Amino acid sequence: MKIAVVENVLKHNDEFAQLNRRQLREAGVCCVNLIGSPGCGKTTLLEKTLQTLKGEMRIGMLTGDIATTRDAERLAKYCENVGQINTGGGCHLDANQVRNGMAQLPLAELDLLIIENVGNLICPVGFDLGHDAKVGMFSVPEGDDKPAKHPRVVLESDLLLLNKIDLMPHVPFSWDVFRRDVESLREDGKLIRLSATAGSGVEEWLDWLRRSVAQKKE
Ligand SMILES: Nc1nc2c(ncn2[C@@H]2O[C@H](COP(=O)(O)OP(=O)(O)O)[C@@H](O)[C@H]2O)c(=O)[nH]1
Ligand SMILES: [Mg+2]
Repeated sequence: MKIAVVENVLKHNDEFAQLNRRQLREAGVCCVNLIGSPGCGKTTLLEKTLQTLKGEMRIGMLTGDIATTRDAERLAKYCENVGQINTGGGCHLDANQVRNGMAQLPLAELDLLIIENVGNLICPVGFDLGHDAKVGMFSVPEGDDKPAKHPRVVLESDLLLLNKIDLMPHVPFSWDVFRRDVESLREDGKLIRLSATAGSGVEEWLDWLRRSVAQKKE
């Protein structure tokens, strides 16, 4: 009985995700779903992203949190089209919440929509939001064992990010262990090492975004 309930929830979610996907396709908007633990640096990276890309393309942001509008306030300094989704305790965003968030944005005027999911490496992975790409983000202080402990985010992400590489000299972290565990799960995975605060690797992330937006327009 419990299993049936879960299946129904996901089926319902997938129907909304398909509606979102169709709407985004019609508007020509590339949509990226950014997933990572609380504090891994998602909002910091998005602040940097907006600072560089806002002159090149039209960007919208949806940020998911259990409470507060703090991330939306941070991003609104660099972007007019920002929406905050409060889940009120929910540990992930679902497609219907994103649908409501999208309704607040001028989709036809955007090239790129980035969704900062609720900080969590587990629950958000299972929910299709209608996005074109899922990006899984880790950070150095979380430890080098996280890909092995969270295989689903590794297996299902179109791109993996390792943030806070500036902290490598200061915390125990083996890049070899991290990379080996990622590669043992998938050989084809694309992985970018970066520091959202110091800037290294950020240009590679921006290029990946530029290519994703260009592909959507083809
Ligand atoms: N040292 C270092 N700190 C970072 C980096 N990126 C983010 N932070 C810090 O990590 C903390 C959490 O960042 P935030 O962007 O709010 O994380 P979020 O919860 O994933 O959105 C803040 O204090 C950031 O300044 C980085 O590349 N290096
Ligand atoms: Mg954040």
